[in-house]
Amino acid sequence: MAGTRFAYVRNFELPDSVIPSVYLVVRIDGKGFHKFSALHSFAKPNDPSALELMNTAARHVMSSLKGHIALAFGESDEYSFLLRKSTTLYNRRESKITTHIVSLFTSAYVFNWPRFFPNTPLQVPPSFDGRLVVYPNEAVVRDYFSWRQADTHINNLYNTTFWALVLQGGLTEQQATKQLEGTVSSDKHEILHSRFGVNYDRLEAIFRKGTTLVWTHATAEVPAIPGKDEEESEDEGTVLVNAKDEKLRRKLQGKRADKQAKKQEKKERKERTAVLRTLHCDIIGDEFWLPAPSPPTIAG
Ligand code: DGT
Ligand code: MG
Ligand code: MG
Ligand code: MG
Ligand code: MG
Repeated sequence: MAGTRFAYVRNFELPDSVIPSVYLVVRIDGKGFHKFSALHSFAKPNDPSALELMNTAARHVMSSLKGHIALAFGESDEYSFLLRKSTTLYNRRESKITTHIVSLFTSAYVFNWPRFFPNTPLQVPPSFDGRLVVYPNEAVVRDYFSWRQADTHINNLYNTTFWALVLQGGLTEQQATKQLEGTVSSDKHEILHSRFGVNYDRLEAIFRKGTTLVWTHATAEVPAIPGKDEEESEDEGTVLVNAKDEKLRRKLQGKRADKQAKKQEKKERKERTAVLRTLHCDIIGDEFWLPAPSPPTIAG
């Protein structure tokens, strides 16, 4: 129908490609999960099944878009996906990328619901919104993920103390809110410790640190800088014109063949051993972002 008189309407569709060589982050967030969590009796302040379901949905997104997404971070009802700066997914079209990720995530969330809540049928169809933000460099990307993890910590410390006061301390929600007004972090640690015998730092890491998903090698202990372009230089070696020393030439050719074989082997090993890791670690400090002992599969 391309040649019909209606085809001009195509011109109303505006391009929305993101510029090349910048990092893209898609953050999805549950719509009205305050209500949704209450409706499905999520445990307070953290429901392990709900969090694992989020992680499973996010892993589905990572696997479906393998090669495009380097890293993801999730907490509560949200997940952030970092796309490689070299990604050509949907020609980098903002709406296509965002809507596809939201759709993949939502359908996986619903699809996997019965596995995590076998005795709680879904009461309403859950939905998620999504936004895409462009970040110019690695430093800002790190700050972005630090911001989300700091948010995880602040919210979790508050919620843990709040629900301890209500569920164990017998306070009403209003009384607990009042009691926590104007308190700083150390006050909350103190309340948890002295009144409820809870050492906050010993609580499950998934609650305190959120969840980080990252592609690494099977052998890599620490994930290397995700999304950082790893240019595999096409080193063709020195071209010997009129080479007098035939012996040297053969030696260099041998080296070149050797190098190429090694490169091929490295590439194949990389494809074979790419592993999606699920971590609950600190991503604010340097350690997480330092290069791993073996090369990352998450680069570029
Ligand atoms: P929104 O995002 O503007 O549509 O509104 P909400 O209600 O989704 O608010 P949001 O995203 O700021 O906060 C997430 C809500 O989800 C918050 O009320 C707590 C709830 N939630 C998330 N994870 C858990 C959980 O593990 N247990 C419980 N009880 N609630 C949770
Ligand atoms: Mg929201
Ligand atoms: Mg929400
Ligand atoms: Mg949220
Ligand atoms: Mg189509």
